[in-house]
Amino acid sequence: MSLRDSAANATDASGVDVPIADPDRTRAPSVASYPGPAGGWGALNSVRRHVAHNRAPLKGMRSLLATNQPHGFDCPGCAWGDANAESSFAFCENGAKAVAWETTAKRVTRDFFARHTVSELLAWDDYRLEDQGRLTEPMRYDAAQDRYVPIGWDEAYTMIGERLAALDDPNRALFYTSGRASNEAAYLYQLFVRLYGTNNFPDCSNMCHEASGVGMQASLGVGKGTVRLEDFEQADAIFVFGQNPGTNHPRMLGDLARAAKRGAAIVTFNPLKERGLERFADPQDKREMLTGGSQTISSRYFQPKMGGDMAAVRGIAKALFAMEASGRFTPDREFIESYTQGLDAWRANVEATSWAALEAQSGLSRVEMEAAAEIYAGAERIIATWAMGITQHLHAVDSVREIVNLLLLGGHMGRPGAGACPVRGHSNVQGDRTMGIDEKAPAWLIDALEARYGVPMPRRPGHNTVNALHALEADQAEVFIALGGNFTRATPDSMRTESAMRRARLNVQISTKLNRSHLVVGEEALILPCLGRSEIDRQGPQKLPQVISVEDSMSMVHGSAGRVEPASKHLRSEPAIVAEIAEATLARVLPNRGIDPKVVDWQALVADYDRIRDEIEAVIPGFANFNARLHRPRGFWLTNAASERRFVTPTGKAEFSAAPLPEAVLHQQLDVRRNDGWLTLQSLRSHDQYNTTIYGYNDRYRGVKGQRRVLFVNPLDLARLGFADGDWVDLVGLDYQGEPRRAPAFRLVAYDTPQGCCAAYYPETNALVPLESAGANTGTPASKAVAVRLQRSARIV
Ligand SMILES: Nc1nc2c(c(=O)[nH]1)N[C@H]1C(S)=C(S)[C@@H](COP(=O)(O)OP(=O)(O)OC[C@H]3O[C@@H](n4cnc5c(=O)[nH]c(N)nc54)[C@H](O)[C@@H]3O)O[C@H]1N2
Ligand SMILES: Nc1nc2c(c(=O)[nH]1)N[C@H]1C(S)=C(S)[C@@H](COP(=O)(O)OP(=O)(O)OC[C@H]3O[C@@H](n4cnc5c(=O)[nH]c(N)nc54)[C@H](O)[C@@H]3O)O[C@H]1N2
Ligand SMILES: [Mo]
Repeated sequence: MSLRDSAANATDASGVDVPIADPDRTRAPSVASYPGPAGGWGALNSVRRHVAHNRAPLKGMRSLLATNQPHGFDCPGCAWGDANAESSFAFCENGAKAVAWETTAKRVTRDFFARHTVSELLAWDDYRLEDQGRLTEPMRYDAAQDRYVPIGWDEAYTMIGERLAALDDPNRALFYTSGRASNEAAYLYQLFVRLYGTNNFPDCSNMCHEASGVGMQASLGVGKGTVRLEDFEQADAIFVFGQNPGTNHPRMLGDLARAAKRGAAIVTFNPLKERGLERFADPQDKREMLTGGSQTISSRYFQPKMGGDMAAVRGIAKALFAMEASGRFTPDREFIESYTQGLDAWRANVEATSWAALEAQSGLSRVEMEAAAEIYAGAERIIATWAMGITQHLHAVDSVREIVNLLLLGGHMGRPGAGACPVRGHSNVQGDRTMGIDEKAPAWLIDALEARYGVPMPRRPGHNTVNALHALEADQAEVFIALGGNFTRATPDSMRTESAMRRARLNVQISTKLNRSHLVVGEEALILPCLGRSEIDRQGPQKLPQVISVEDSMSMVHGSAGRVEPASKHLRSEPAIVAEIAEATLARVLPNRGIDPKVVDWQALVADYDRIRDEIEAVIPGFANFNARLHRPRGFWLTNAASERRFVTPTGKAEFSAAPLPEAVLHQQLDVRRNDGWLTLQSLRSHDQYNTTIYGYNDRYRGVKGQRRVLFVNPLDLARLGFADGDWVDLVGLDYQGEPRRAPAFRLVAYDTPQGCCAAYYPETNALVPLESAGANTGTPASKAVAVRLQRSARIV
């Protein structure tokens, strides 16, 4: 029996008759609304199944969960903060799935690659590729055989060094980062790449929270959230925009549930009724688990149309200004006077926008916006949180700034229980930016690096994710290196992206698991397998276990140490791989520029990560006494000027943004073409995936089992377009070079979402997202505003 067969037949420990994997992709899903709350026994059963499926050793799982260790283990699942002093790994279903996925007993060996050509593997889906298990040794693509063959580490480093040194311009190389990389790996990576001579740092952040950083920077002078976990204990109202914490930040539900329990209002804006935002049973709460009880999360649940949040927030503001006139709301005049600027211009814009325009764009009624305003007016301390439902739009920066405007109006900034909280994605995506993974290369950073290393660094901005693809398409880039992630699958416009990636002459992937980015290759490619965060990372002559550090959404920096033995003795750590690539490359390029390649002693840094942290301390603000402070329980908080009411904008004040509403967001543009079948699609995550990593084919809270190719559509749209629940359709997108973009075979599911809006999972829908459809000032693909039309599927009748 092949690995694949045994995977598909994995027995279901909970006794529920649903396979984790369904190899038959044409099978109809079972769809039924999920009766339970989020969390609860459903979550515990699911963990058991996934641990069994991966044959993940329970001993390893247990030791990762163990508390009272000198350094906690930072869950690679998400970037939500943790109040627990010893371990940042409070029980969380999807955190446990992430760990089971990494500590799996399955392995991809050289024999696997000998058995399968790359062309053959290209026909496998994302689930099947990663389900083969952990990568075990470095491999090189042999184009003649169309297979990956083993290569020694030193040979691989030499090859990279030679190819990079041969480029006539360092800007012809691209250096991608996914947000799992530790601060230590990220710091070394950006240092190496800048010494090499470019700021080409396409980053998962470009597809994710870029708009939060850009918008908050402009409004508040800091690009990060201003609240800490403790603030959730004090807020009177929490406004949650465009996120699905039940799946993507399950530990956040604990904080929301506690807030709801003590009477705080949770006000949700989401086109889908997400179970986690409705009801939650905390698996850590013995009473709830035994009695079958659960906590209602949202006190109000508003369902705007996709892209309608800026209008919704403006509507709330309009209602508040009206309430002010009648004495039922008072802006925080003292705060506004002393700390902000631009209120009048914003207010004039808000008042000039008609209710009709706000209703049309938001998809909410005036009454609903007024109801939200009432809650706002009655709350002394307000937090606003948001994620991809806000940031993956063309006008995302303006939406973020409108949310910040709303907070500023009541002075909900820089005091306990109040502030802005963009809820980050990858567990260290925020830290990677702090470490300098930034294609826009802020001047202070370049100055600091030059001062520390005495070498001129590039100042010209580099390519972000979308521009990296344009550069490949235009043959302006030829070497691609990825520190983690699955670039080819995570990026938009899949067909185009794949042909762009094939133009890369060398494609290097530093990875833990096999994915499509390893397969869509041109001439030369390398797979460099690395340790995961759960594994013990031993370095130096004495092979001492190392600690890495990460930063969560609340700007807490803390240490994380792996606990399980590496999946293979050939694995190297990310910092070690980066250091070796740096050495092999810089030895070949720096002497030609008259620079001593020993300007950085890479080996010494990797032998003891404390030394990397000393470098970070010397260059990056906020890291004084880094090593000493890291070893404290929970680590330390990077100060945030805005949270102390210091606004480091050019005017020294928090800036109200007076941006006009977009004239018409996508759902309005498509409305006129609705009878031709056009709808606005959002591409989102199922409960059984971590970005492009597919754990299984179920989406429990949305009631879907056994299939990912589903399209959630309003029943009235189905009727109007002549389809029925259960029909199969192809999704047809906008044209590229005269041909429509396509994603075939989706099963229609009638669902509670506003008319004109529909939803399906990413990355299956990425083929429909045009590369050109990228946010203003962010370049973030508009993954939540994709024009599609439905065509009866030829494949299934
Ligand atoms: N288990 C798990 N955890 C994860 C991830 C994962 O894939 N799996 N991914 C990680 C990463 S990198 C990230 S960035 C985060 C993502 O976390 P989320 O942002 O929660 O991820 P999505 O699944 O994209 O969900 C988008 C949510 O926004 C809503 N939405 C879509 N469009 C709009 C809109 O226009 N307005 C409003 N108000 N709502 C809208 C959708 O209905 C959905 O509930 O999660 C992180 N954590
Ligand atoms: N249509 C659409 N597209 C999207 C989104 C969307 O909502 N809709 N969301 C976007 C967002 S928010 C993000 S963040 C991106 C995600 O983009 P990425 O971060 O590039 O993608 P992931 O799926 O998280 O990467 C998974 C791979 O990472 C590798 N990996 C896992 N752990 C480690 C590790 O510890 N070290 C190393 N070196 N490698 C590791 C494994 O090989 C695995 O196959 O996708 C974006 N794309
Ligand atoms: Mo993300």
